Amino acid sequence: MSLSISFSRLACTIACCALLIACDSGGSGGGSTNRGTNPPPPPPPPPDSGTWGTVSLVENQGNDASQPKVAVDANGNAIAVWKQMDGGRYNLWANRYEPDTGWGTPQLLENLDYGNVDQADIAIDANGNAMVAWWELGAASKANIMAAYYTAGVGWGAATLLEFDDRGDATTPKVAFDADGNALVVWFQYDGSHYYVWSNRFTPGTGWAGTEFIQTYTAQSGYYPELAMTADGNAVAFWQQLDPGLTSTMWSNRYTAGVGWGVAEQVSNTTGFAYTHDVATDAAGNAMAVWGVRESNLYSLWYSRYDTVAGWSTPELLENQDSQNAYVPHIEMDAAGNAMVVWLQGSGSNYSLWARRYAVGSGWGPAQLIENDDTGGVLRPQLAMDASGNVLVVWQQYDGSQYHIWSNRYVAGSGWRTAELLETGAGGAAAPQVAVASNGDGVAVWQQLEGSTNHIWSRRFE
Ligand SMILES: [Ca+2]
Ligand SMILES: [Ca+2]
Ligand SMILES: [Ca+2]
Repeated sequence: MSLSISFSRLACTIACCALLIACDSGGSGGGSTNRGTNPPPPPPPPPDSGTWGTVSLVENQGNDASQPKVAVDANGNAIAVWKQMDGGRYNLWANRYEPDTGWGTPQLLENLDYGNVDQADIAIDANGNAMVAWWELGAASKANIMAAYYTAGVGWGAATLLEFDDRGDATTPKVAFDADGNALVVWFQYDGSHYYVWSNRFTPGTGWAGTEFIQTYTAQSGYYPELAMTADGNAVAFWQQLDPGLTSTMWSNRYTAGVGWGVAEQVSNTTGFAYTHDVATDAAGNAMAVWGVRESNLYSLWYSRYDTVAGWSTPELLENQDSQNAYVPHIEMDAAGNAMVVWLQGSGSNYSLWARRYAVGSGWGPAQLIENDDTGGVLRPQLAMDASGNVLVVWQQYDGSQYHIWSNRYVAGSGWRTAELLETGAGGAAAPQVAVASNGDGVAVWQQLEGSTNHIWSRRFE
């Protein structure tokens, strides 16, 4: 992965230089007839020929399966995880996809049966090893954070507890890898009076380092940390923090490779109620955070950019439509620092899907509507970005009688395609997720009703 990113950055640098040279030459020759000496224009970007393959089942077991997550490695192998009802509780299952053979046989990842599993997250490293983290009810009737490690070519290891504090529930883990296969997991956990943000770190060959409190300040409760990590092991966590007066703000802590977590700092500075958020990072460790704020009953979106030298920027509005609410931003960033944000924005009686791109050097482009169907509203958009800055977005959208899964694609240098229906199943579809490899090969997964039972489906993009 690091190799392909390096090549991609090199290619980008070369392309950018070529463009600058061409522009400079064109500019200096603008009032001259001496155009014969100008170098030829740079070649156009290669045509984007990527398409979605056929729809395929990830599992066809007897009981209800839902909440799929998916990750793809550099060779196009994918791993999907989901929760599946069995014996009165949800257990965690996984399946692996190989481009030559398709999906394998589903495998149970844990044998605890105290209660349900929920909210799994998955990441794959550059060598195809995977880490899944989830929460699951334990013997003390509190939700524990657990993880399982997939060794490429070997298989899944045993489910492992990441924390041993049973004063309260620990939920909503997020996991990320660096290029050396080191993983970070972050989550939030109740101690009897507050929720706090915690982390644990996995090193190949060594295992888990132990829990670490990363919220720094204890007067407020922290919730829903998001996590992004660079190939060389620097990471940023970004979460919501609520004080006793119910003022909600956004906070961040950074993990520096070889040093560890720093001191948490407040990122948002607005007076409204901050909520729903995401964060992404480039290869150098510059980050972009996005979040929603409710002020005077209007929901708006804000962003702040973290520069490795200057720190977090003063927050600014991400969108300026003030007649309708904007919700749930998600962001991804490529190694060079270009970013894409997608979000839901009210349009009449329902919600439409918008996107805005941040380009290194020129900043934010215009907000763009990326679907044109107003029959029903959009829900749960997700996006993934490859090493060249191309983006796949998936979402669920109501057609007047049920939800379907849709997709759109942003091609670097070309723009957005047209929204495309990903399935035409008879039953309602929901909870789409998408992942792409550095070369742009991707996999989308979702759950779809057949009778009264949801099954997990997928479609590959290449
Ligand atoms: Ca179980
Ligand atoms: Ca626990
Ligand atoms: Ca619409």
